[in-house]
Amino acid sequence: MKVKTFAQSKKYTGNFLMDRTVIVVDVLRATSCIIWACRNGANRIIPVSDAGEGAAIASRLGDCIMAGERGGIKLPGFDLGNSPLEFSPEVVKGHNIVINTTNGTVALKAAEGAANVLAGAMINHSAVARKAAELGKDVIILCAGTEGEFSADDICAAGAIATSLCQYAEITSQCDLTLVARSLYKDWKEGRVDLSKSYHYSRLIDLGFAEDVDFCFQEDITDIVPCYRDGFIQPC
Ligand code: 3SL
Ligand code: MG
Repeated sequence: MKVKTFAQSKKYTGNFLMDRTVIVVDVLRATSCIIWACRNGANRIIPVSDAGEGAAIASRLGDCIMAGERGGIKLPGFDLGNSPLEFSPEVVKGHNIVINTTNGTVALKAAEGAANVLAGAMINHSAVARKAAELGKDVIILCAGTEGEFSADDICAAGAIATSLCQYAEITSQCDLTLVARSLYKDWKEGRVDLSKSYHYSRLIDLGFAEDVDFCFQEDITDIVPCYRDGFIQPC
């Protein structure tokens, strides 16, 4: 199995993803929210490109929670922002969720041409790696990045996923960014790297989301692996 990591979603779309499993990673915070919402019993999660598309889908489906952010802050008129802890069982169980975020849902939609699209983060890195190994295709770890740029938080989570993949599959080749991501993850895990000065991490702290950041950097707290197919995300 070959593994590649992309730092952000803009350049890599279309046919390139065909016949591969793409693991979309937006550790802060969209894929962490999606994983947690699935774990807490959400029905279908629908990533959308903008609030207008979200409103159209919500009126078609009827029962829908609207979730999303811009600049980290809940969109006006929406039910939820992009804090994983908001997606509690009491709030999400049995409900559809329409979600629109600055980078994470863009990356999910960019991955639509792939054979399999999975949502990964720190909180499910072993489970998503195991699922990708079972699927048997070459893997692309597609980091959402932040505003079109490399984001250290995503690269660290990509490193966690790639490290876990090595346990479940024979890796015949890995790109340089995968190697760097694995090394960043190792250094972070062993306390040699402090991500709190990185751009998006520190911005979320400044916005008052320290609890979210702590939550999103817990490792393997769930085995849930969301799968995005035909416009909907549900557990695999
Ligand atoms: O860009 C995104 O998709 C979000 O996860 C960013 S934020 O953490 O809500 O600011
Ligand atoms: Mg992010």
